[in-house]
Order: sequence, then C-alpha cells, then structure tokens
Amino acid sequence: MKIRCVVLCVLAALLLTPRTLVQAAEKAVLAASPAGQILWYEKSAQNWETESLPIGNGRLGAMIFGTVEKEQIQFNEITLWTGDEKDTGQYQNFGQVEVDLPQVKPALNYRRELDISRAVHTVTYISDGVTYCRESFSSFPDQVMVFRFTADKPASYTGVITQKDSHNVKIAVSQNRLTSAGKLKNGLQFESQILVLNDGGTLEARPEGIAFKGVNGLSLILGAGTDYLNQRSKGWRTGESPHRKITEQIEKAAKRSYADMLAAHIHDYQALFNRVRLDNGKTEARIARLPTSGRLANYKTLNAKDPELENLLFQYGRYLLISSSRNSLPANLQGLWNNSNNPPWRCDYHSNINIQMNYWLAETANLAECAEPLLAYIASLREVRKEQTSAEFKTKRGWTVRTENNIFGGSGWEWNTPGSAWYCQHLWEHYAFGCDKEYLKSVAYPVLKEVCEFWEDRLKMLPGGKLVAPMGFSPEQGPREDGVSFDQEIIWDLFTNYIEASQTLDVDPEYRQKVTAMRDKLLVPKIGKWGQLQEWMVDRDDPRNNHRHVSHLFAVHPGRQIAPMNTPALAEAARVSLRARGDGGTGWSKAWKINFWARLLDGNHAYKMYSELLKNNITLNLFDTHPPFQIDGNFGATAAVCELLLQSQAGELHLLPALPDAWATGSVTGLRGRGGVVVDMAWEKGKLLNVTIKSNLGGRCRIRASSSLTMEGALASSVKSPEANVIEFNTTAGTTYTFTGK
Ligand code: FUC
Repeated sequence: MKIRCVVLCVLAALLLTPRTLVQAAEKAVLAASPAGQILWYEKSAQNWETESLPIGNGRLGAMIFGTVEKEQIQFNEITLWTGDEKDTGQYQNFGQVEVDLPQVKPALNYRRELDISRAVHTVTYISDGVTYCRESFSSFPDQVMVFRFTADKPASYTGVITQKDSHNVKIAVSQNRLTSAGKLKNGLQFESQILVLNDGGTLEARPEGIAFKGVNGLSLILGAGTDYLNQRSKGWRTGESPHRKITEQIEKAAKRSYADMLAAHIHDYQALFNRVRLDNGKTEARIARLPTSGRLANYKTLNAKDPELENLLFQYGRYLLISSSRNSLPANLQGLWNNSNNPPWRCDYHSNINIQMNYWLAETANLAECAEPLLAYIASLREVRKEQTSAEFKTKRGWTVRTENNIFGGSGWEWNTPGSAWYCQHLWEHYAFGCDKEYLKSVAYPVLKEVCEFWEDRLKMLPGGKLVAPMGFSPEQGPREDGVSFDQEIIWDLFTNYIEASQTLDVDPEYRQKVTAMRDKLLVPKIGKWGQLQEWMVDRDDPRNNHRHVSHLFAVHPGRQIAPMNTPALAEAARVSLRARGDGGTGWSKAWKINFWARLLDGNHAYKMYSELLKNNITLNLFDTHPPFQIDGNFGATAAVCELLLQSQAGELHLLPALPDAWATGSVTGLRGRGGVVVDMAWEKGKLLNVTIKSNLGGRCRIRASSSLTMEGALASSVKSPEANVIEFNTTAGTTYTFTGK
C-alpha cells in the first residue's frame, strides 16, 4: 500500500510538474522510510488527544484524523494566545478544516501513517475499485501546510471543504479560498487562509464552504498567523495585520508544484532529522509488521520485546521538537498541538520543570537550532521580568520568574525564584555544546551575569557563614523556607556556568572572583538521617513521600554538582532518595527519573523505567500523557536515551556510561557532546567496537569508555591514558578520530 501511494503521488506529480522537479521528488520520496520510523494504524482516529497524528513546521501545526468520509484537520499557530502582561491568558485552538467526501463507499485496505523519517502523514484506502491517497505535511521552507488528495482514477473526488474558526469568526468563502480573520480580546489579530487547487473538475463557492465536483486531485494550502512579536518595546505586536504575510506565503506556495514543495520539505526536515540514527536491536518480524496500536498492546500486555518501538519513541521526540520549535516560540506543554481554548494548565510555559525538559534533548540529540526559540523567548522576557521581580522582591538587579508563563511577559502562580537561573543553564548549554563565542558574548553572558546579580543581592548568610536562598519552595512540596536544596543546587549551577563563561570570554575577572567566593559559601545539599539527599536544610524528608516532583535531585540531572565519580557519597544519597520516591509518577516525572538513573550510571534501572513509560504513559499516537497529553515526557524520554549512550557534563566524554543490557548490541551516530564534538559508536555485547569522534573546534579531548579502546592511525602516539579506559588526546578542528575496541 505504501509503495502504491508513493507511486500514485509521484504519478500525480508527473502530471503537474516539470520533469526535473519530479525526479527530485521521486528521489526524496522513495529514498527514505527506514523500517521502524513509521507510526501506522488500520483505523482512522476517533480521539484528538490519543489517536490523531501531529504534523508541524515549528510554528504551524495540525492534528489529522484520517477519516474516510470526512477528513478532519484541527490546526494551530503557536502565537495564538489570549492574555497580556497582567493576565496569563491561554494558548488557543485556531480552527478545524473538514473535507466531506459523501460519495465514498466503504473502504478497504485502510492505512493511516505518520512517517517520521520524512515528516509526511499519509492516508490510503481502496473504495469502489479506486485507490485513494492523502498526503499532508507542514513545510518549514514554505511556511504553509499542504494537504493533497489524489486517486488512481480520474474525477474520483466530489465533496465540500468547510472550516470552523475556534473564535467563531465568520469564514469568508470565495471560489477557491476560505479565509478567517479576527481579533482576540487582547487585540491580537489572527488570520488563516486555505487555498484550494483542483486538478480537473470544478470548484464552487457555497455559503458553507467550497464544493468540488469530479476532480482528479485536490491540494489545500493552509497559511495562518498572528501579529504577535516577541518584543515588549513594540507592545508585543508587529504593528501590521498578518494578512499580507499569509497572502504572500500562500501565493508563493501556489506557484510551486506539489512535488517541488514536498521535496523541499523533506530535504529541509531530513537535514535535521537524519543527524542521529540509533540501532538498539531488531524486532522480530512477526511483531515488526503489526500496526503501532498492535505493537503497543503487545509490548504492554505480553511484555513482548520490541527494540524498534523503543527506538521509535526516541526518534519521535526528535520529530516532535523539529515540528514544534523552529524560528518562533518555544514548544509549550503540548508542543504546539492544542484543540481547546481552555487547555490544561493553559498549555503554557511552566518554569519549574516542563519548559526545561522540553529542551533537554535539543543539544545532545543534535537539534541545536530547535533550542533557539527558547533562547529568544528568554531574551524577550528580561525587561518585563525585571519590573515584576523588583516589585515583588524589592531588588534592583536581575530578574526571576513565576511558575506559569505566557508569551507577553504575563505570569501567575507561585514565584519560582531559581527559575531564571535554570533558564540560564539552557543559555550556557547552547554554548557548551556549540562553542560559538560570539553567541556566548552577545546573547548568553549578559543574562547569566544579571541573574548572578539577582542572587548576589538576595542570598542570605547563615550564622555559620553559609549562603542560602531565602524563602524557597521545592516544587509542590512546601513549606516556603530558607536553603531548600532545589534553590541551592540551581544557584550553584548558575554560578558555575557564569564562572566558566567569564573565563571563556576572558572578561570580568573581579566579578568572577566574587561569584566564585559566593559559590564556595553556598550551602550544599546534605545527607540526612535515612541516608537520603535532603530536600530541605532541615532533615525532615519523609521516606514514604512518592510525589512526582523530585526537584532536590537537580544536582544529578540536569545539573552537574553531584556525580557518582566526583561525589560518590552524595550520589549514593541521591540513589536512596530516588528509590524512596519510587518508579511511579506521571509521564514527565518518569522521564526525569530515567535521566537521573542514567546519570547515576544505572542503565538497567533507567531501561526498566523507559519501558514502563512506554507501557503506561504513552497513548496510541505515542504522545506522552500526564494524563492529559503533556509533551515534556516525550522530550524527556528522548533526552534520557542520549544520556544512556553519551554523557559529557564532567569535562570528559563518557561513552556508553549506562548502556542497558537490553540494548547490549547496537550503534548510534550523530550524538553531540559538550566541547563541539559529534560521536558515532558501535557496540556488541556491551563492549565498544568502534568509536568516531568529530571535533568541530579542536583542543584537548578526554574520553572515558565503558571498555578499552585504541586509537587508529598516525596520531595514536600522542594518546595518553591516565587511568584504565580513559584516553586523552589533542584534536584539530574539523578532524575525525577513530578508535577500535580491543
Ligand atoms: C507541574 C506539575 C504538574 C504538571 C504541570 C504542568 O505543576 O506538577 O504535574 O506537569 O506542571
């Protein structure tokens, strides 16, 4: 069926496009789809949240149902928000498009799939002897979504296209265009346009929508946007209605052939997606041929081994980040997919774990560009947050955040005082992996410094001389008091990142000294009476507390203050705390725990929890569920797989630090490590076979391997091995170094 649809679509493209473009499209379409990178089903979706499938270009996205008689496409644009600087507001549903196909007879051979190796959604079925195919994608290069309907017999489509706007704006219908344009109460202007292109047959404007009759093929080109701008000084608005831009995007797309747009989309997407490939084992053929729903059921109830499904969940996190975080706002609690105007937790940016977890994979899983929306978002909030912070804390320098956040600087619920320092970790990590000094100097450093100043003014000295953050709050644990471990650890992380940043840039030596002195005086987490890592300064942790937040383990992950090799006693205490909290929790909570176990070098425990997440917290469309759907668990799980295979937070590349027994033989390409390196590895029965390290910047490189390695080639003589399985060597920028297992 798959091949048939590809052939059909290529044939349709042949009819419509110049030869060269068709060849390009054919190549792009036929070259891809490695087994195991497809979510597919034998039924259309009934439920938006758990069954329909997402497409997105980082800004504009849709959830597709694939129903035979009536295609339903719910769509979003990531900037459509109510609220302002005072009111937190909510992320909004944009609308829904329906393509009614009343003439279609019962369908056979139905298949609905999302191919994440190409970012294309496809529906195929046979009805009354006609093979039908629908292909959909959201194009980053063209900034529109395209929905294409084809069939292998002419004149097979007759029906009506309608649109519902979720703010009840009246849809303007012309012969080939549906337009919705309106304004939210906060003044935000929004617009969507759907251009309908027919191949043969006729189109007709009707009050309810556009009717099409006897068409061979149909393309819907959907553009949408608002006048949001991430600049406070401009009142958070572009100052121009979105109409002109959307019209231009649509007109430009309409001039391009379908095949050309598809090829450009796949090319653009694969430039990001193909950077990382993982082989963690093969699934038995009888299981691999099942639809995704069947595989999940097998995995869950029969405990069937399915490493390719585990791999799919890993790569799906990468797919979702590419699809919800490019060149606009960061991925929110649901990425960008939301069908409600009153979504859970406003579908917002939660600063006490969720927005951060969304980005743990960005650097390690080789999608650094996808972190840029987060960095731009942080920058956009600085001014408004300074005012709010100073009003609340009577401080003069720096800023921090509350827990719930919108896109206009508005926020609500508890102050999360270490939140801005946690944001700074992302600013720093973008440098630590990418090593772009210009970025560090102009973007990251000023923010790191001002947040250090906030803490310099706010930290309080205890009688013994230790510095503590006053009145902190370990998320959802209470009470508010001084020196909670969550705060202390994040401030330690901020100070450490600041010190390294100022050293790297060779600036502000005096302030660096001051920050170093403050860091040395920070109260560090203590080991309590049952051997646990204390959540508070007071030793009152309850060993029966199994709450989903385990914030006092920040120092293990994503922090770097506690590590089995550097601080073994504290790492052991973290293990005790983690065991006591247990392996339960909601999706994101489990995802964080998997990252903890990876950093604590226990790959088997991490794997146990990864498979439990897949069994119990992943819905049919592979969305993570809290419940409800919350995308952080998807992103956190993908990040955790990277941590199992490669870690670099301790000044060395640790290869296969926590490889689970279940993935004893495999390979990975394209993982990024701090210091501008990209690592490929293959292993067998837990032992490294070969390792390739590409150094983008040069400099000294130190690797710690799970088994012994020798370097290949002439440079081998420069290699030092200060301890067993540790190798140090010099690298030159742009050079690749190869090692083989002994
Ligand atoms: C935090 C969590 C909840 C949920 C919400 C969005 O408050 O405790 O579980 O993830 O954020």
